[in-house]
Amino acid sequence: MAEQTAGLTQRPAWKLLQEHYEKIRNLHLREMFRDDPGRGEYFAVEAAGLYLDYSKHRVTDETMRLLFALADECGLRARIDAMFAGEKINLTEKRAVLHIALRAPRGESIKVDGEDVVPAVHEVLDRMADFSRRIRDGSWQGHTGRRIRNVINIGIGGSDLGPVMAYEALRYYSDRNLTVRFVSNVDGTDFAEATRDLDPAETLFIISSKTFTTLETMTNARTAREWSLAGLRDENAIAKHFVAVSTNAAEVAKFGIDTRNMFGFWDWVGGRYSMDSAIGLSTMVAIGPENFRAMLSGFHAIDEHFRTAPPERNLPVIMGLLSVWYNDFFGAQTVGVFPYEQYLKRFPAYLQQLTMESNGKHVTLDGRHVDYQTGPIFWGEPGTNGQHSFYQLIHQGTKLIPCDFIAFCRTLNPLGRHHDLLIANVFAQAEALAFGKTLEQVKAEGTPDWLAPHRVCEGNRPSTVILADQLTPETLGKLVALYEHSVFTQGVIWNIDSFDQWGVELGKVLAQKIIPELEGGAPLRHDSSTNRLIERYRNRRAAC
Ligand code: G6Q
Repeated sequence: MAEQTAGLTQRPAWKLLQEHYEKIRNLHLREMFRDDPGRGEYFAVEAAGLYLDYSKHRVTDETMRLLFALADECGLRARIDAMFAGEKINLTEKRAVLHIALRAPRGESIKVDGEDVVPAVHEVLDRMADFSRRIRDGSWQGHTGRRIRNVINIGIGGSDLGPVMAYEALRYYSDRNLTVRFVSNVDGTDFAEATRDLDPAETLFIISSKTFTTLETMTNARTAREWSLAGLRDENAIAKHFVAVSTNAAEVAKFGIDTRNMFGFWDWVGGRYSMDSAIGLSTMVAIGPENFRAMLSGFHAIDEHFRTAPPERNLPVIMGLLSVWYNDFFGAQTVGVFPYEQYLKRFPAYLQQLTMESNGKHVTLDGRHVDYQTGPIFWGEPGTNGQHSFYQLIHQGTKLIPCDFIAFCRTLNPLGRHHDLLIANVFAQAEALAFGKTLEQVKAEGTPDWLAPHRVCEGNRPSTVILADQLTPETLGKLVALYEHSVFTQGVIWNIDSFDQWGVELGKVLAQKIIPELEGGAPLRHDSSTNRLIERYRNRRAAC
C-alpha cells in the first residue's frame, strides 16, 4: 500500500503519457488506420464470449504500453489480489469488497476475517430459490388463499437500480404471468402508479434495504403496509405479503416482518454491487432460479478473467485504462454508453450509479486532494433512438465524448429485417464517429461552398464496440462484471476509494432538518434562498 501514496502525476509512466499525448493528440484515426490497416484485428480482444473492439480509439501501441506501465506502477495487480483475498480495501468504511464472492461457485473458499463466506452465500441463494419457486408455482399463497400475481420491489439506489435493470434486461426470460414493478422514489406518485391497478390480495412486496433505515424505502414500505391492510383488513396478512431483504434483522422485525421471511446479505456487499445478493430476489422471482444462477456464472466468468488474464488481454483493464486516457489526458468530461438492444434500456442508468458513485471522489485514499480528474460523467440511451436526438453533438459538437456501443449478433425477437438494420446502425455510428467526412468529400458530392462546412464531420471521435452473441442471463452477468472491474481499475489508478459514498450523506442530513420545518412550521435558520423557498412552499401549499 505504501506505493499507493506516491502522487499519481509524479509517476514515471504518467509523465511519459503526458509527453506521448502531446505527440499523438492531433493524430487522426484516418491516419492510424491508413498507416496500420490491421489495427481492427490487432486492437481487439475477446474473453468469455465478449468481443471488445478498441481499434477506433486514439491510441497506438506505445499508448497502450504506457497505460499498462501506469497500471503496473499503481499496483493494480496487488489491488486485484487484495480484493479477491477479502482484504478491507474499502478503507474509509473499513470493509472488505467482495461482490465477487456472491457469484463464486459452491465449494470455492473466500475468507473474510478468517471465515469462509461462500457457504453462507449459497445458503441464501438456496432460500431465495425455494421462495422464488413457491411464488412462481403458486404454492406461496396470499392471505386470502389467492395466488401471488404481482411482485413489487421497494428499494432505492443500489437496492433498486440493479434489480430494475436486470428485470428489464431479462424480461424475455421472465414469467409473463407475473407483474413485476419497482417503487423507489419518495414521490408518492411512484407508489400510486405502481399499485393503482393491483389487488392487495395478489400482491407481494419485497422491501429491499441493506440498512432498513433509508427514508425513501421506509416511507414507501409503510405506505405499502397501509395499502395492503386497507385491502386485506388483517394484521396477519403482512406475513404473506411482505418479505425483506436486508442486513438489519432488528429493524426488519421492528417493521413487523417476520425475520423468517428475511433474506440476508453482508456488510462486504456495497449497495451498487449488490444485484447478485438477495437484493436480486425480484430478479430471481421474475426469471427463475436457473436463469439467475446462469447470470451469476456469467459474472464469475469475467471475475476469473479479470483476476487471471494479463493486462494486454484483460477486457476490464483495457476499458478502465482507456477511460483514464481520455479523462485525464484529453480532458474528456463524459462517456456515452449506447446499448443497441432495447432490453438494455436501463443499463445506462445502472452504470451511472456504478461508475459515478464509485469514482466521483476528490481525495485520495490517504485523504489528499487529487490534482487530476477522477470519474467521468456517464450517460446514455438505447440505440437507435439517440441517433435522432443527441448524437448530433457527438458527431459535430465541440466536446470529445468517448462512446461505448453494445450490440448482439442475434436478437431475441427476430422480426423481418429489424436486427440487421439495428446492427448496421451501430457499426455505421462507430465508423462515422471515427472517420467522419472531409471537406473534400463533401464538395465532391456537389455540395455548394456555403453549405459544405456545415456538412463536414471531423471524425476522430473514439468509441469501443462490445459485441456478444445474444442477450442471455449469462451475457448480462458478463457485461455488468466487465463494467464493475473497469470501474475498479480506474479507481486504483486514481488512488481513490471506489466503494464508499460519503457525498450522498450531506443532502440526507439537511433533508431531515427541513422535514419538521415543512410539517410543523418551525422557525427557519437557513440561508436567505432556502428560507424563502421553504416559506413559499408552505404558503402556496396552504393556498392551493
Ligand atoms: C450504493 C449506495 C446507495 C444505497 C441506497 C439504499 O452503493 O450505498 O445507493 O444502495 O442508499 O440503501 P439501503 O439499501 O440501505 O436502503
